[in-house]
Amino acid sequence: MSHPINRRNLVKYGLAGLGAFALGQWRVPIPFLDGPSEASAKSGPSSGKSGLSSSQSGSPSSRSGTLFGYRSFSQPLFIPAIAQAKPRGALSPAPGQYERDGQLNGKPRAPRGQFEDVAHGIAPEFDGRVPGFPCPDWNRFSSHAHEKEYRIIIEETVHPFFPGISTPIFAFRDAYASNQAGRTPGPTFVTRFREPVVVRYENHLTKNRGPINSTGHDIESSVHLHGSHVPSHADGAPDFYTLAGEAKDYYYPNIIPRMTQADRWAKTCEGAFDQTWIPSTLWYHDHAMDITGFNVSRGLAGFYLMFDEREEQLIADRILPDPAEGFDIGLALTDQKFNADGTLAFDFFDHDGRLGDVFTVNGTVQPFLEVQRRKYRFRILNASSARIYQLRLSSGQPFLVFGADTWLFPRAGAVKTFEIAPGQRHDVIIDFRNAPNEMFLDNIMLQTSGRKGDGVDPNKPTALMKFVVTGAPVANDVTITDGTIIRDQWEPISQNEVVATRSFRSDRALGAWTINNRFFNPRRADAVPELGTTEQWSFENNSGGWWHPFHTHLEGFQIQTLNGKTPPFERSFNSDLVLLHGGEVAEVLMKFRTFTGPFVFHCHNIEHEDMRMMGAYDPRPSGVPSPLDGETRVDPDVSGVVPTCEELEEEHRIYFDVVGDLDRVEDRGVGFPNCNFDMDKRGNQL
Ligand SMILES: [Cu+2]
Repeated sequence: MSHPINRRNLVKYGLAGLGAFALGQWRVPIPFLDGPSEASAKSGPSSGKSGLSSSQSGSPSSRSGTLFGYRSFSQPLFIPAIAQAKPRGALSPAPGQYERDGQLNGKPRAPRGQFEDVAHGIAPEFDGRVPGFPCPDWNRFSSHAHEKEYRIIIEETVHPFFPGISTPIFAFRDAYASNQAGRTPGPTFVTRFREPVVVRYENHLTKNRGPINSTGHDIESSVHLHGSHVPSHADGAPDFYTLAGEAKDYYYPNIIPRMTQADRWAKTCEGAFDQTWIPSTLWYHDHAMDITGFNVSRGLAGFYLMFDEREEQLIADRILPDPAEGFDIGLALTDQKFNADGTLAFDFFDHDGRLGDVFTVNGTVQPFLEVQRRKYRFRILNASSARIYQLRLSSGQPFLVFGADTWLFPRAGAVKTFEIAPGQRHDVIIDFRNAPNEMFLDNIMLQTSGRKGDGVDPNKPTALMKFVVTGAPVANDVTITDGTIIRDQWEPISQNEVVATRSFRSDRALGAWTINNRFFNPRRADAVPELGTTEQWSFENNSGGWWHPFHTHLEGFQIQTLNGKTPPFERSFNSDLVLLHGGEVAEVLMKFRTFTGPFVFHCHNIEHEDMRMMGAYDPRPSGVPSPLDGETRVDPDVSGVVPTCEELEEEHRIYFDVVGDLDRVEDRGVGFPNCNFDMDKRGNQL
């Protein structure tokens, strides 16, 4: 097979070289400290024994070591600042205020690569003036009545993973916070239920950006708010890009789903919100098609919290710790891989899943946190690409778990250890009142490949961070304990509501991944559930022992059975992600409410996602067909979606549909030539 040298292929090679090229120059891989190197990054597990993660290579537990001169647990945990909001009217131009043909119509002009050209998603579902949506009270949530505005810059910056070493990363920088450098994780959004906001993301990752864009490429982004119930245009669908040099407004109504009666949803303004699904801990991260793994591993992730009256009451009643007092802390876990010069390593040829051998919490390599003798709330997020953690405390204490993924549980429960897959969150209390003076958050899952975990070994812990416990036990500590009622309004989805069942089986094909024998196509709906109904979905992992964490956008689900068994306590309420170990099947119940699509569901091992392990679904009212027939484009005025792959090429924009397809370029018959998505698993046109 030959491949012409054209701009497209140069792009491929240029990108493929990112792990080995820096600033356009070839750099000889230099192994260091027997540690991570580009050579070891080429495929499969790193054989690295950096001393920071020695248990990962099978040697005994190590709680100390040095890398770039860094001694483990000698840096304090970085805690991201709270994102700064301004009242409506701060953004210029205002969201939706676009002139076209002499009229303000709320839609963007053709992009000109200028930041004043802001693609603005509208929310027709909420707009009382749109025929078929006659609910004036919903205008509170329309694009014309949001209450707060944020402005976030996506840019390259340098980040101090190691003291004295400036590592280039991509950051979400808060433009409304003065003198605040971009870090990873990005600023933490703190929002309130039913208070809609607009977040303007400006993508400054243009290739000619000074002083730094060490990639040498325009990098597109699409920001997904993981766990959100938002209009499709604001969901961060994989090809709803914010291209380099452009900006986009994401409209977050901060609501919960409406009740399921389709009639009431469509025809009247009645119908309550479903209190079972009030969100608490969300996170935002890049989701751009085919380069999500690259963008997220370089730092594009952060927390997004939402508080409602019930959660605020739990805090006021001193049942839950008070975030304002600093006792509610997000912990984003990532594993990183570094080149010898301190830059991040990324291997576009590694399709197993990027596995690092340096552990960070909130972008700090193995930090410490000084805590008082009291109960703390930690929102633990697995922000890694492919690493699965099994967490425990070195002191032998249990975690008090009272939330998983986006939602709080009806009641808290104590667990000694839990598994957390990429994208998942666990909301836990750690009680330090009688803790030893030093204790560690340990990972006891061994893993040497992005494909799967190797199993749990309690005798080979890797300490992710250290808690330094000081003082005497405090009086009047919060009262949450095993069994405390958290969500007082919570209901299981009833099997009786199910109107349809679907199954989604994943297979490996062409070195990539199919779901029901098809590769992901953003223009094709793989499911069109009726809006306002409930379905039973089964996710089947039929891929020879690989592990896949499955995630759904728009709506979470309730797991009925996991491989035929009742799920563990912390997975028995609401989830938006379920980890399927090799050969496993999950049966889940899921509702489809409020918004029409497209939305996606996908494997959250991000390299698998980038290798097409994703499906599109498009909830529609009864009798309304989905426009996603594999050909028709989504209305770009509403969605902000870029036109088509070919048109992008004509416009000389980079479209990374082939980053996962490099093996085809290497004549190994893998991937998707040109702009062709619709192929069967043998590569034939469907
Ligand atoms: Cu996967």
